[in-house]
Amino acid sequence: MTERSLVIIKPDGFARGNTGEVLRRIETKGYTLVAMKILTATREMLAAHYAEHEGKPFYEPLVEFMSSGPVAAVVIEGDGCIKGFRSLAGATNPTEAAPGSIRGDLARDWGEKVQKNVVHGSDSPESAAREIGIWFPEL
Ligand code: IDP
Ligand code: MG
Repeated sequence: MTERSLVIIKPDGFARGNTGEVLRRIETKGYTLVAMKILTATREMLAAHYAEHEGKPFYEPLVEFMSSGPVAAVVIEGDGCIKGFRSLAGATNPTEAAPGSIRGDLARDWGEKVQKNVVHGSDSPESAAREIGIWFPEL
């Protein structure tokens, strides 16, 4: 089985109607959409998803933001898609994200405690497997 990654169009991107644009970039790159759903994440899901960040100053604002409205969760597939999507997404800080990347083109700093940066993408095969288990237990 070829590599899979979990992509999330975060509440900021979903609310601004960026879901189609993000999916377009994924498909244009050549990755396959395997599964997709729209949902509002629970704090429990987000505590599991963001366990590595617990205790950091942006953790509570991050969980609050991520549970503030609907998101689109997507499983994508393709050789190298974990690194490849991280490259499409750009740097975490939207001010530093390169123009041409999703965050560089669609996100900006709003002076808040959490950076609202439109998308999440898994950062390793281990994270991808763990995250897909949280968001798509049926897969
Ligand atoms: P990533 O999404 O690029 O993998 P992570 O370090 O895993 O970045 O952080 C998860 C999310 O937490 C980021 O996408 C961003 O929304 C937020 N975040 C990360 N670092 C900071 C920070 O230093 N200040 C504010 N928000 C942050
Ligand atoms: Mg991360």
